[in-house]
Amino acid sequence: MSKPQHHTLTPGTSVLADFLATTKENYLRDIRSGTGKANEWTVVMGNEAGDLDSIASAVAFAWLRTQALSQPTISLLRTDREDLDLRAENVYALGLAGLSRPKDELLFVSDLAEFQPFPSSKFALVDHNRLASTFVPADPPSIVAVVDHHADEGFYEDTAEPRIVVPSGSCASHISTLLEDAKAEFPPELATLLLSAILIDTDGLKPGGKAIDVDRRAADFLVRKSTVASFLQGQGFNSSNGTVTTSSSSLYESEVLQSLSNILSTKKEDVSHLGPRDLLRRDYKEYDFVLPWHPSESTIRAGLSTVPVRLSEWALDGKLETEGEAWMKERGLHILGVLTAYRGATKGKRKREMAWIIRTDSPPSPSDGEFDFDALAGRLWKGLEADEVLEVKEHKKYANGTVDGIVESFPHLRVRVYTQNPHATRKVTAPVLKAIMEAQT
Ligand SMILES: [Mn+2]
Repeated sequence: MSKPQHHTLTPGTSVLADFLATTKENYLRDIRSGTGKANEWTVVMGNEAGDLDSIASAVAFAWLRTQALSQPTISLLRTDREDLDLRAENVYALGLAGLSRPKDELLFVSDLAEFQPFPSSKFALVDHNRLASTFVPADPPSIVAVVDHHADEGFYEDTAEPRIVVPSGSCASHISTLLEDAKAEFPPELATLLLSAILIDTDGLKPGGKAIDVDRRAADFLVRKSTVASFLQGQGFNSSNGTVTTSSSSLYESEVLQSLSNILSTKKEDVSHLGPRDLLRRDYKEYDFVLPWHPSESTIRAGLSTVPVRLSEWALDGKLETEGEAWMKERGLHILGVLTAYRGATKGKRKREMAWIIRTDSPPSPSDGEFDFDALAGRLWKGLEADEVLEVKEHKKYANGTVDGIVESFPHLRVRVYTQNPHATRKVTAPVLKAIMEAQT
């Protein structure tokens, strides 16, 4: 392993970019060779929503496993190549990490669409803890590592090493801890990438926010290894032996981290160029549920879109219903939850709404026509309204949808809109939805 080197941010010369581009090239070559060599690789991926946490965690874990453990590992992004542009903050952070051509340097699911069955069977999961059903290799899949901060679904306890499923503001913090524990050498731009993910996920390490100890420790470890370390030294941080020493509270107060954090969140929140369809799909997760309480034990599909814009700015006059229904048809959904997160006009307080749509014109198999959508809707509304963490309240303006006379306009839709606990993200909502759908009685 080479010594850590000091790099500028000159495009195309980053050690990290070279590592990623080279592994991508080698992996694709091994797939195309048809010699079974692709099966020697571990594919590490984050969750399908494709936020910076998923990307940074997958990239860093690929680095760790390849360099420190000598296991060839490729990071895979679960978005389509062209959809990288839906998240400006990701493109910006990847640029800071020296990736000047991220669409070429990174591997996307759309790059592998032509290879069926899926060309590798060894997986590492970061930022989620259950292999998605869309990955079907020729051999039975084996999950060799899990590092996550979502609710634990309890899989792969015998095969994953490490298997870390522990709450944190950012999964990137767990990966950073692994890098530290392994005493792995890594380029400064990888530290910058992980740090950026932590800043986005924790509101810049804001006290009283989503950051917990593991996030603060990780940020403290990363910042001194990162490309921003030299800026911090210039800001009067104690410096000895060429390293920056900080305390976590001064880290939050540090100008350079605040400005990095502000740039990232501004880019994340600026989605003014996106229409409703892009808003619904840019931060999207999907779930299948078997319904034990329904006589047919049907499987239904639900989607949860997180949208950083309040409904009144993009979803009124039936747009929620029209665009939501179009997306539901495209994805084959029976339920769509649209979870908005935004800052209120006064005092900039964080707020959240949730809009739910149930489509009743496409019964799930195997029930074909016999499906009881009223029972489904009744359970969903009751379950959401009873949840003590979500604290939903009827939306004051469009509790029953964004059009007057919704029943006449959209007779096949059931719609409810709530406001909710501003701190409860999709990480809370998804397990609540699962519990409602999978209730035994
Ligand atoms: Mn995450």
